[in-house]
Amino acid sequence: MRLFAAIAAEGAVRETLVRAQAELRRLGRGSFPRPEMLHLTLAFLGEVPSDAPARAALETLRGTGPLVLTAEGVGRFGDTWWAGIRPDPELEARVLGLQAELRRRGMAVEERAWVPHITLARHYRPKTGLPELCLPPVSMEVRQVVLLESLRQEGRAVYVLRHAAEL
Ligand code: 2AM
Repeated sequence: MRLFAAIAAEGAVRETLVRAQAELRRLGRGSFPRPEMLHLTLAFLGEVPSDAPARAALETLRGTGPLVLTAEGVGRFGDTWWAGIRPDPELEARVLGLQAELRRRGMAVEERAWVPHITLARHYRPKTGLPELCLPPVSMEVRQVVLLESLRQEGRAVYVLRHAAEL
């Protein structure tokens, strides 16, 4: 199974991201994740034979207290367009801690620096030029971290909840 750990975009953050997606849609074409699929990836694990070690690693975050996540600005990796996440030492410390717990349990977590982002559009082609998008800062309280399985069903990505840990 193909797994990743994530924080789901909720409340005002989700609403703001959906508005940014609508603007992108107006200005170009691409594939736009559905609102309930918008998320911040904390660790991408790739193909693993079992979700048990990842669940155990997620459990180390249980009871550590809620976080604040602030989305702000739009960036891109090639034709993947995303909302940025404001740097936050507490968020970063928890994520690096989770990544260490995952590695300790034998999982190969991406070694490259973690660039926190929430993907808004993939394979995006603007109609003219490069759109300048405004995404004002918007925050949410993060109360849980989830482990998701990424599947493809009829050519579309589908995420299945494998585990959730309350912060
Ligand atoms: P993306 O949104 O930037 O594409 C499920 O596919 C999640 O895991 C997505 O958030 C995706 O990031 C991320 N992901 C997929 N492949 C990855 C990889 N090789 N390294 C890091 N993250 C990856």
